[in-house]
Amino acid sequence: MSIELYWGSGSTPAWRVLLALAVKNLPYTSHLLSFSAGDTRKPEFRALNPRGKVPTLKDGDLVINESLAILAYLDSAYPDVPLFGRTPAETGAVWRYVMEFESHGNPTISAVARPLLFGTLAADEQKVREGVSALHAELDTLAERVASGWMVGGAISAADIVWYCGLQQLVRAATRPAAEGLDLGVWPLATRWPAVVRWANAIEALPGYDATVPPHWREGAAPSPERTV
Ligand SMILES: N[C@@H](CCC(=O)N[C@@H](CS)C(=O)NCC(=O)O)C(=O)O
Repeated sequence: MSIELYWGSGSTPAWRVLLALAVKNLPYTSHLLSFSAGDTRKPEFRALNPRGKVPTLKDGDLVINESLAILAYLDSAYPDVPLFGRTPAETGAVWRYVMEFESHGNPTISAVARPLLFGTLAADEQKVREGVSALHAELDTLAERVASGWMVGGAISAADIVWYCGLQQLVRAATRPAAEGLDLGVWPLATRWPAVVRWANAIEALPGYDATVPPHWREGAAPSPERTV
């Protein structure tokens, strides 16, 4: 089979797939779409994904949309370096943490990060301030889960990948100049959550990691968690 990935720079769902491909050491053809050029609205891409969202993965004639569906597909098709656990108990734990991110981590991070990233802070500042304690609670929980390394079973899994990409969105927002007066208490992460930084370091040390970093984040990019230690 030959894998093709349609993705966009800065899309955390797309970053999940890029990391999964790196962890599994799978070669693929990259199609980097430009949001600003409207690539996700073009008919040729809509033919693959009618919702016009990245990531989209092709494997031969098979087309898969939705990042979590893509991770599950890759794990089934290419089981080497499993991402959803090695035992039924691990599989349950990985899915639990993945879905906790979708249901709790992501909305909590987004409530604080999106107004900073998308320039709506003036309208949403009160909501951002109200979201800080919930955000700290999510980071506390993450820190507990990575205190001794990977989240599940002593190996990287989809749970680590999903939480890491979400954390990166938060780091990027928290290091924006506009965040300075907000007292988010998030940056530098190592002050309160050193275990999270150690865990992020381990992901960033993976072979192939560098190629997954969103291209437009590289230059003038927000500091990575690794640079705090
Ligand atoms: N639930 C989807 C979310 C995909 C998504 O929202 N992608 C955004 C980028 S983060 C996108 O492609 N937006 C393009 C657009 O709306 O034009 C997944 O996990 O794959």
